Amino acid sequence: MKTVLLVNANECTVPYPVPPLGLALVAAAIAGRYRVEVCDLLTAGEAGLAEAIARQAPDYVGVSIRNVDDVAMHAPVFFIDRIRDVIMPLIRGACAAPIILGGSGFTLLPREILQETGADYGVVGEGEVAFPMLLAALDSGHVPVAIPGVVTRGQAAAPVGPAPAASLDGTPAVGLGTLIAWDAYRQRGACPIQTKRGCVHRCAYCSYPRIEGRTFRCRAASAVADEIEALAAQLGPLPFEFVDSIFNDPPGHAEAICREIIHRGLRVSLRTMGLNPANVTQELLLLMKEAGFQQFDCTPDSASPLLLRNLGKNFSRPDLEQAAACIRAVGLPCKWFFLLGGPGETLDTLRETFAFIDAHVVPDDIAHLSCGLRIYPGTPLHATAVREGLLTADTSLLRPLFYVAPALGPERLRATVHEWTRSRPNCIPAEEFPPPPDLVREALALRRRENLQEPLMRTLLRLRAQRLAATPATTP
Ligand code: B12
Ligand code: SF4
Repeated sequence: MKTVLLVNANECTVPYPVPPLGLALVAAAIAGRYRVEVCDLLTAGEAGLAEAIARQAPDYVGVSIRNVDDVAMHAPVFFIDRIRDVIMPLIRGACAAPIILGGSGFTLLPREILQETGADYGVVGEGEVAFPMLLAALDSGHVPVAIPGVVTRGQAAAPVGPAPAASLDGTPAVGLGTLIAWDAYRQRGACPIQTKRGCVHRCAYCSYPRIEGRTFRCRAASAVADEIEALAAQLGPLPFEFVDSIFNDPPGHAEAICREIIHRGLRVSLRTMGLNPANVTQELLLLMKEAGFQQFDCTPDSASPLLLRNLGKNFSRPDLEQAAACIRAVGLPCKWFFLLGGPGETLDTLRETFAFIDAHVVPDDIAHLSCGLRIYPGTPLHATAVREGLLTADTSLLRPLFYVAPALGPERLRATVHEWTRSRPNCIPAEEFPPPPDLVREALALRRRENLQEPLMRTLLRLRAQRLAATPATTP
């Protein structure tokens, strides 16, 4: 049996380390046909990778590239340099196996990343079906030219078609429980759970539908609960985090998941990103609370009616206010995410967003404010940026470029946000994230001293408010 070494190249620990769920699913898809070994660079490091190659002499090496950069306009970190300069030479120097890339970051810029890193092949999109097809073609000595989802280095055209969709039946992610060393993920992380793939919406900047598809493909609530139950038994106390692009769409699916968890009496701690304001109801939030949610993220991006339209959001300002009222009524801690600087943003539209936060966001909840929108190829935002002359159609987007409405510009946007957040302790600019280590230390000490059970973000917010109160502030 041939050996496939799968490498998790994601060493990023901000906001916390994330376990390589995609890699686990790919591993499950080829298990039985190949001997599968995993090297997690986050825990094994370069020495561990060298040792794994020497010990296993792999026939193929698959590298999962989750992040290209950290989407931070103020000081972007670009992860591909390390893969090109350190990881690829290490693998090439130690074995002659073909190197195959995959992962969500890779999927966004496949030909550019293959070119930059010098890897041999790549799988664009989901890997459960296309990766085994590619391996089978290589096993039989064929040049894999016409496999949907597969690209070869130097190939000018896109793949012949999208990677075939995986069946979402069963619980293949259970393998994640034994695949990696969990200690590195335990302290601050959360175990990822996917309940569906895809998103039907068309937000102007968003790359998610490109990675997961433009339709919703939902897993059965019972399969999701089976997976949580099995992983909880393996891993012990650890929060579970839903990693769907959007958690509460299509309507009824998130509710069904919560009901199944409640019905089984699973005593687990849950959180999710991607709660879309369009489908927030008190019923959903109460079910989430009962199921074990400790907190969640809500992602309106803006509260200006003009920006909501220009960003292609699927809800209006009144919908957003309605969602905020439900969140306030149910009282689950919520982290709000806003993306400032989109098409048409001006000081007036920024004021509308800040006024929404002042009026509708509970002061104990964080509003996380990012300036500038990372431009991804093929998005409506990309077309806008070209039309407005910020870049040309053939400008490479591998190194991150950010859109900020030209009428405002990046410097004015950042200065305004900095100024306006000084009088609002719960509004945190992205550049203040992660919080300064001394603030975290103080918060942890306070929590121990007073035996606080609230989410850490609430303790941090109180301390930040005290610090800001000691400095003068201005309001818009
Ligand atoms: C959920 C999520 C989060 C959660 C993660 C929670 C958790 N506990 O895991 C949170 C909010 C913490 C988060 C944080 C960040 N995220 Co995020 N996140 C996502 C999201 C929505 C889903 C990721 C996921 O788990 N998918 C489910 C798994 C099953 O899918 P998958 O990994 O893609 O794997 C499949 C394929 O890619 C492929 N595959 C994967 N590996 C391999 C390997 C081989 C060899 C092959 C052949 C195939 C293959 O097959 C798999 C199965 O089909 C994606 C967007 C998206 N919809 O994909 C962004 C995304 C991955 N995140 C992104 C970013 C940038 C970040 C942050 C850097 C943001 C920040 N500054 O904080 C951090 C980094 C965190 C870290 N430590 O790495 C970007 C990466 C793109 C880029 N510009 O680099 C994405 C794509 C979103 C975007 N902006 O477009 N994120
Ligand atoms: S921002 Fe959310 S709702 Fe909009 S397309 Fe992306 S995943 Fe879908």
